[in-house]
Amino acid sequence: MSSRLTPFGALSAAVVVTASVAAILGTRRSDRVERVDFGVTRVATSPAYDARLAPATDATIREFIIPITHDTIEIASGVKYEGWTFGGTVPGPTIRVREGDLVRIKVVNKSPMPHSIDFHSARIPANVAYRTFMPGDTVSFEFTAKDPGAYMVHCGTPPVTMHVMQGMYFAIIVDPREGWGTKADKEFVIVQSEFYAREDSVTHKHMPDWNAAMAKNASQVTFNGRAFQYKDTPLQVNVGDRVRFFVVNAGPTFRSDFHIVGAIFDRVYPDGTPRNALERVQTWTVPAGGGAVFETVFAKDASGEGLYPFVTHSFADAEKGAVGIIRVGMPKTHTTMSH
Ligand SMILES: [Cu+2]
Repeated sequence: MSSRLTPFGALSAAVVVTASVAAILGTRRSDRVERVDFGVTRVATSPAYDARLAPATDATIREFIIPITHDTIEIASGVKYEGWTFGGTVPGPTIRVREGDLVRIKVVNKSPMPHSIDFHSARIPANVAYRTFMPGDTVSFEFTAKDPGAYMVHCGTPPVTMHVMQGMYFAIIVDPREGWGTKADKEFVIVQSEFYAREDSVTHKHMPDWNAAMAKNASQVTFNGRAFQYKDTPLQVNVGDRVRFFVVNAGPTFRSDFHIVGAIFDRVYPDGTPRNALERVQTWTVPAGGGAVFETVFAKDASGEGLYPFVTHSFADAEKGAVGIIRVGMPKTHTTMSH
C-alpha cells in the first residue's frame, strides 16, 4: 500500500511554508501557505486511481501549480489512450481546501495546443481567469473559496466536449468552515466521466471519436478515469465506518445516478453543501458538471461485512465501466455478487 499515494499523501510532499516565511511573501503572519505542484505530486493510478482522501491541512493560503500535458492514459484495462491532462493523470489530483481559504492557481500549458481552466468553485470573471492560453504560456489567478461543496474543474476551451472527453478535469472540494457535521472514518473522491474512443485500424491506438460523442455513444463510462477499476481493486473500509464520498460528474454529457447496492445514504448534500442536506436517499443524480457529497455507515448489523457495488444506476452506463466495489471488512466470498 505504501506505493499508493493518496492525493493527500501527495500533498504532504509539497512545500508547506510556515508563518515566518509567509511574512516574507507579504502575507499576514497568521497565514500558512501550502504550495502544491501537480507536476511533482502525481496521484497513484496503479493498480487503481487512488480515491482515498484525507483532511485538508490547516493552511489558509493554497497555491497550486498545474501543468497541462498530453499523456498516455489507460481508460480500461489494456486500453491506452492519448489523453489531455491536468497534472498527467485523468482525473487530475483532487484539490481540497476549506471555506474561506485563498486559492492561488497557476496553470502552465506544457502541451502543443491551446487550453484553459474553469473552476466551478470560484466566483470570478471568466473572461480573465478562464481564458484560453497558448502552448508555453501561463495563466494565474486567485479566488477565495466562499462556497463549500464538491466541484468540477475542467478545460473550457472550445469545443469543450472534446477537451473534457480527452480527460481535462479534476475535483475541488471546499470543506465547510464548520465542518461536515459528522466524523467520517474514510473519505473518497469519485469522478465520473465518459470516453468516446475508437481504435485506429492501422496504428491500433485509441483516438477520440467526435461523431460518437455527438451521438452520446460512449465507449467507456468510468469512475476516476478507468472502466471497472474498482471492481478489480475495491475501495476498502472497515465494519462500522462512516464513509463520505465526494462525487463529481465531469461528463462531458452523461448524468451520474449514484447508488450503492446494499446501502442507503443517510445523508446526501447536493452540490456538496450541508445546507442542501437530504436524508435517507437510495439514489441521487449528479448532473454533468455537478457534484454531491454522499454519506453512509457500514454498520455491523446493517450494510456490515460484505461487498457493495457502487454504480451509476443508469445501467447502460454501468455496463460500460461505471461500477466499482466497496469491500467492508474482509468478507470470505464473492459468490453473492450480482453486479
Ligand atoms: Cu483543453
